[in-house]
Amino acid sequence: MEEFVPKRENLAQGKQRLRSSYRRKLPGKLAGISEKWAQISKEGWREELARPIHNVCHDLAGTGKTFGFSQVTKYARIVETQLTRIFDDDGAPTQSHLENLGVAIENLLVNGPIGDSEPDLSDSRTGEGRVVEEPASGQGQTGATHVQAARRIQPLSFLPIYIVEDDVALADHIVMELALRGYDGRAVYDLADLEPQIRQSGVTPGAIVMDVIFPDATTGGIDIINKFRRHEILKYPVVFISANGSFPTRLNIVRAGADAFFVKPFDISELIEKLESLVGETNPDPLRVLVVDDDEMFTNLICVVLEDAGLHAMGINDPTLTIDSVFEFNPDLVILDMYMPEVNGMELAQILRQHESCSDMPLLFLSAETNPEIQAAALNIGVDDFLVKPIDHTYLVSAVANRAHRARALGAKIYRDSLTQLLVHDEIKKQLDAQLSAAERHATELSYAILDLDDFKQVNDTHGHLTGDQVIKALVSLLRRSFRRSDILGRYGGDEFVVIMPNTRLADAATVLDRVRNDFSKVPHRSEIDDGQFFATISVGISNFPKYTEPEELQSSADQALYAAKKSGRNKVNLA
Ligand code: GH3
Ligand code: MG
Repeated sequence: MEEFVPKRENLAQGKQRLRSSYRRKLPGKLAGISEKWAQISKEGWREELARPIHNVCHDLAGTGKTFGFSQVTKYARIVETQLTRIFDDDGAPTQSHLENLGVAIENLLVNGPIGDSEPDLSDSRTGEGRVVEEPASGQGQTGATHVQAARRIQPLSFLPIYIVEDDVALADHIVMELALRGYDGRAVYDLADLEPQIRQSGVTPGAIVMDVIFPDATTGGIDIINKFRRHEILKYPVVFISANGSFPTRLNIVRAGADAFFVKPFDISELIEKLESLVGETNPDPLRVLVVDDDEMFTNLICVVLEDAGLHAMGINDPTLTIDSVFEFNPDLVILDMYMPEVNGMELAQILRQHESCSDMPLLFLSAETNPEIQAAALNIGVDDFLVKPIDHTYLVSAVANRAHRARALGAKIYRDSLTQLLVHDEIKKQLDAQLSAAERHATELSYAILDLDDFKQVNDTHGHLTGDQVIKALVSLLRRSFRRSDILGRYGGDEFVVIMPNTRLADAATVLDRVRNDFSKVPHRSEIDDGQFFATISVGISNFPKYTEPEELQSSADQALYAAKKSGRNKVNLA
């Protein structure tokens, strides 16, 4: 094993050996993907064929760049993302999903084996590579183990969160609250134990919550983080906690590159909310972009480029389907081609603007048209910008992402509730109408749930309105983690919430909501009145399309089911 230690002298040799070994194994892995994909293309979609492709791509995405195959990482990640989305959506993939997937797999197979010209395991571009060189290598760890650790790329939320705090009760309390929310919190009471524990775990932490003052070191917490930074081994968020909120402490914390700071005593649920925003899925709700272009290859390419940048793209080649697609996909931005058969981009833009729900939607033209007069005419009918083909991919991503992001932020102010950031009553109604007509068109089921906090008035009366707000936030945080990306969450007002679940059978909706009900009943809340711990519950009514076909029927039947759940003792899920 000793020869694996990447000593400075033989580092280059070691890299070369690893790279050669990777290169030898790569064709076999790609062949496996190609074989499974050929079978899917021939016999149709089967999840048991797609899962192995997903797993191999996940592995390749995490390793390729480290071993000098950036293209493997790039394209394997696209395939992985697209498959994850298909699995998340739970149904059979659409034709356009499969086409996009085909393009991505082909890119992986064709471009993957072309290695980078200057492979460098310690290249600063490869976060993984840096792990290989972390100073711990001199302390009995072999380089091989480090490579192993680097390969294990996981969703951040499954990674351990270390609570480094000599106040045992506080550390344990935070760990318990994290555990209740599904996180792997680990208490470290002694500063000296942190590094060995991280090394022993073999995985990069998801985050560190760091106390500042320790018994024999008044700035111990800050010092160790600064040391980690000097050694460049800090790749995860750090949240400081301290009883000392003085200006010098704050300044030192800022200089240590803290992601957040809480002065004791603080509200633990606020700390956890902050951690969730730092370590949770990087993008639980990606920006959605609809691409309308009659050129199928080009549409696929644009979608792949956008997906690669972390956006969620859907392409259609028949412009007459644009309005339906907008209602179903609910994009943050639409990209239109200028010249298409049947209806041209200018006409389409005007049709979109006629619909109330699309009147503020950012529209971009992406066209080979270079005539400034025609471009100006497009801007005059309310198109936001005119991008010219061929377009630089980085520029396209920036132009699209920035506009989509701003449009969503503005929408959030208008259409979302300020306490929970969930859709408000009117918006939920619009969404229900759109999703119901989509379910009718595709002959799929749709479930609709109304959730209501039990005896919430009493919670407010006993523990205060602010505590009540915290209970609402805790419920919303759980809801966000419990539903699929395609499900739509809203706050109907007060203590009442709704979930629209497209493509979901009543029995499946009931299973999920019963789990949510059960999980929520175990979340502890803290009373602002006496600092005591208490629990709250919800009741749920669920109705379903096609049993009920009109939005009003779905609403009133779910309402009645909820009422019956309340009557029969609360903390229940009841079906209409
Ligand atoms: P039930 O189990 O029958 O639902 O009883 P309940 O007490 O929850 O029902 P009720 O509809 O009588 O009370 C709802 C309470 O929710 C009353 C209102 O003060 C409280 N509430 C509504 N919105 C908010 C909010 O944003 N924050 C807080 N803290 N309380 C709210
Ligand atoms: Mg209530």
